[in-house]
Formats: sequence, structure tokens, C-alpha cells
Amino acid sequence: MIEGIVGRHEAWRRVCINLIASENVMSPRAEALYVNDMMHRYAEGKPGKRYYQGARYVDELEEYVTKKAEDVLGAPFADVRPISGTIANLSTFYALGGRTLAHVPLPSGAHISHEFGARALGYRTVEIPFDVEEWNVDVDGAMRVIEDEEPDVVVLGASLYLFPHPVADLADAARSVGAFVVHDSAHVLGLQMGAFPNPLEEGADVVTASTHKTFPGPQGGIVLARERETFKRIYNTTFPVFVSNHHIHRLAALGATLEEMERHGERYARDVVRNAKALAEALYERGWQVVAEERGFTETHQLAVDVRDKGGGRHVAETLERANIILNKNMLPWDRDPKDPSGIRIGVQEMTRFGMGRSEMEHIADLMTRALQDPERVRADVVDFRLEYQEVVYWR
Ligand code: DSN
Repeated sequence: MIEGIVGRHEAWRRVCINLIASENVMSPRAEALYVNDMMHRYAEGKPGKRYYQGARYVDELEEYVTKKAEDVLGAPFADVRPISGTIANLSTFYALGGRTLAHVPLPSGAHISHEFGARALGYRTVEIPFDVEEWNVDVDGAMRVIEDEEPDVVVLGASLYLFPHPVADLADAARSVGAFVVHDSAHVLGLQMGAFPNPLEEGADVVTASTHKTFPGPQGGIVLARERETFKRIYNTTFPVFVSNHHIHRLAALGATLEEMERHGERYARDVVRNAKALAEALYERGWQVVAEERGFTETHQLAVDVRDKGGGRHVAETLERANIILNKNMLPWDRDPKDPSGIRIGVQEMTRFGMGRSEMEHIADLMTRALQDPERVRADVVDFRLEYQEVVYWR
């Protein structure tokens, strides 16, 4: 029964065009390393100071992976123990302990943990204004919020993320009121290898992320920091407040992915952004209202499309799923209802990883356009097309 369900899931998603912006696939090596005996074991605490015996090789692995993360991701300090991006955020917000947290509005891209998570920790949250013309944070408005509200934490970075947020422009203003700048790089961690600015170099104090979106590792989280004291506060909060055991089997796969990204990350990041622009252009030419045309659509792996003229985000996402084209409905800045929003969000990082380039992006735009009219008929074409791209590249 269970084997059957998983088998059907795997067989189905292998013949889908997967465009969910928060997903990816691991390399065969990382996948093989993911299932190992450490998934049965406990290693609470930190290397060399565990609360359980039997962790000598876990210590060796965790130290290696932590050092590799610092080197490859360009961070003086890394904590690989958060088990998700949300846990990385909660741990960071709690450790930096304040009363007020400023974040981008949810419909303009913020992650739910920036608002609901922060509030659950006792923060008063205030919104940083978003400029819909620029599809980015309104820098002057953000400065005013920082001056007036004097937040303790300013969160930039997003889940709907088309253009780099102005970390450098806001870091000094934040510091002048004593605020920490946290950049949520969940979506762009893999792009930071060469196609997106490193927020720590731009003045962020902390980067939080998940390790399975544009960074194509196992599901998990990570915290990166610029200064030792800030890092220690977060590190000493992650355990024992937000994790006890930290799902240590995933560290092997994370380490393997870091090694692969060290070799191929720069090329992968550039190819992803190039493909996102190509798909945006191709859809736009076929009549889809891809947002931010004046700004070149995107500087990340994502594009967003206003599909109100095609029945709305929910209708479009559900119709495309019938053709094996998998993406998600998404709020756009003017939306209030996440259940039936104006938009869809598209990410090309997974299909790029399977070797697709510009011409394949054009073909996907054709398939999407036809699928909206007759999804069942187009599904066979999607399956045939996808069967041509089954090997993960960027890892050997
Ligand atoms: N924020 C979700 C997404 O971007 O899909 C993941 O947590």
C-alpha cells in the first residue's frame, strides 16, 4: 500500500514539468547519502559536547559540513542544525530578542514566519512598504518605518522574490536604531553562488535559508552570520530552544550538495536566472501578463504572472496540474485572499537542473498556453517532453 502510493507519486512527478519555486531535486550522490544510519541516532548539542554517546562520526561530519558551508556560501559562521528555513527564522528572531520586527508585507512576498512566526514569539510586527511599480521594497518608505518604529529586527528577503532587496541601502538606517538586519535567503541561497548578491557582504547581520530550493540539497535550514557574538546568540538558541535532535542523516546529503555547488554553483546559478528571463519573455510574447516587464521580469529563478484575465491563480494552477504542469497560485501585492489570488509563481531551478535551456523554456511557454485551453490533450505532450530530461546535471 505505502510503497504503491510513493511509487505512484515518484512516477507522476518524473513526467511533470515541475515549476514550484521552492522545490528542487538532489543529485544521485546526495540522494544515496541521505538514507544512512544517522537517521536512527541522536546527537543533541554541538560537536564534541553531545548529550549522548555514539556520535563520534556525527561530530566529524557536522564539523566538515559546517566548515564547507562557511567556505562555499561565503559566511564567517554557519549553523547547519536548523531543520527548516522556518526554524532558522524563528531561532534567529528569538535569539536577537526584541519587541518590534519590520518585514515586507506577505502579499508582496514575505514568508509567513516573518509575520505569524514573529508574532508567536511576542514581537509586534510592522510592515515595510513595497513599491509595486519597481517590484521591490520602497527604500524611502522603509527608511521612514525604521526611523519611526525603531524595530529591533529588519527582515528582508522573500518567498515571492524577483529582484534583490536593498540590503545595502537599509543596513545603515537599521544600525542607526540598533536593529539587526536579517536576510531570508531561502529562495536565493543557490543563486548567491554567482548570480545574486551575498547579503552578508552587503551589510546584513544574519542570513537564514532553507537548503532545498535554488540550493538543491536535502530539506533543511541554515543560519549564516557575519559576527561571532551575533552568531553565538543564535547558535545557543537553535539548540536547546528550536531543535533537540537535528535530523542528522541529512547532513551527509547537505555536505555532498555543498561540494557539488562549489564546483558547479556559479554556472548553475547563471543558467537558472537566464532561463527564468527566457521563460518570462516567452510567456509574455504569448499573451501572459508576466509582471515587472519594464524591469526585465526577474533577476532570480522566479517569475510571477498576473492571471486575473485567465480566471485567477487558483483556476490556472489547477488547470495546468491537469496537464502535468505543476506550479502554485500566489498572492500579488494587491491581494488579500491567499485562497484565490491574482497570480501564479513559477520557478525554473528544477527544470534547469535537468538540463533545460532557452529553447526548452520556449517550449514550456507553448505547452502552458495550450494547456490552459485543453489540459487533458496537452498532458501527453508534456509527458513526452519531460521524458527527454531525466538526468540531473551540475553535480559530477
Ligand atoms: N514559502 C514557501 C514557498 O516559498 O513555497 C516555503 O516555505
